[in-house]
Amino acid sequence: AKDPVRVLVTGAAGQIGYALVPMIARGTMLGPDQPVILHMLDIPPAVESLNGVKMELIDAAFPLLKGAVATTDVVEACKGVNIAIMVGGFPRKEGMERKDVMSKNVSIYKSQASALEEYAAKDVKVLVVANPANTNALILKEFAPSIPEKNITCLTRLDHNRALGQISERLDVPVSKVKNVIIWGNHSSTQYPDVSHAVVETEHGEQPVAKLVADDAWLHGEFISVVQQRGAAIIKARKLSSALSAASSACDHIRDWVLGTPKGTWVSMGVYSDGSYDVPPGLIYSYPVTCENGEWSIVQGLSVDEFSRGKLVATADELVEEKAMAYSCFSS
Ligand code: NAX
Repeated sequence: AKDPVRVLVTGAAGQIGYALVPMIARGTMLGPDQPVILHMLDIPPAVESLNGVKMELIDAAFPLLKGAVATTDVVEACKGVNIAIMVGGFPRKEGMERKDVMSKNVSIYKSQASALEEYAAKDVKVLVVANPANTNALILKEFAPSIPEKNITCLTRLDHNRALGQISERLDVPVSKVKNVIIWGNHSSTQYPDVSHAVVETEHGEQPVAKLVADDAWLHGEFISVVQQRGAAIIKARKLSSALSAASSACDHIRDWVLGTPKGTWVSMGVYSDGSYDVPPGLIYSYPVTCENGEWSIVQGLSVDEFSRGKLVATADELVEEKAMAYSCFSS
């Protein structure tokens, strides 16, 4: 039998945490033969609720779950973890300036970065979910210099999956037949959902999405804004933000990273930019990636037309600005 993998979930008493921990315990993230030990971190005001989640995990009697740690101590939470899913953070409340939210998240991510650096497994893989996800991941990278930058990522898989879902609905084909959409840039409303290279598997082989949809106005307009604004639409409908889809996409992100992407398929991940596609280096930017042997690589050589170029630049500009804002909070 395999040794258990230790998975940290921060913000585990929250909405996404509540949807995510049972998926991990059931094997959705790491596979049906991989035992896990869950480390769940939250803050003191949420401690009772956190302990309630742990009680429910015990009650669910998941065969793969070999242990569950529920704690408000960041050191205990980070000790020996192989995978860290950072869902906890400071949400933007009505009337708050972006700068104030950034400064709260800088202090949270700074201290959690240090704890991961000191106590997590040396090859820990980190996924930041909490917003602003790309910039929180960048802060974490800055304050955990001994964690390889390749091991620090942020979640844009939910946006990727939303794009697959919209194409599937529009063409009335199973979502499993649609692949190779791309989310470029920031997990925010400036993200660019791109179907230029997306295809549908049909009985006549792979067909380009653009050809099947045959409506450039929709693909360049409504499709993009629906994906960009989907989070807001969920809040309007549910009076709560996305949780089950966020949790499921976080599992997809880690599973593909650890176990690999299927041949001929790429996914979107927020990763440390190296200048690929003329994006400024040193940002956490969402790119198309393939994964093999536990490592992602950016898909190279895709054509970028003028329309797409403008969108790639706009979302990069926003990330440059967020980065400057975050750095201006470092000293305080
Ligand atoms: P909740 O407010 O339900 O849960 C957040 C939890 O984090 C709370 O239990 C809170 O006590 C805890 N927390 C706060 N500060 C903490 C700290 N310093 N250490 C540990 N835990 C801490 O929010 P939820 O709906 O679960 O969303 C969590 C985060 O995901 C938010 O930042 C949200 O904006 C972000 N999202 C990101 C998405 C993505 O695709 N990247 C999509 C979904 C979601 O909106």
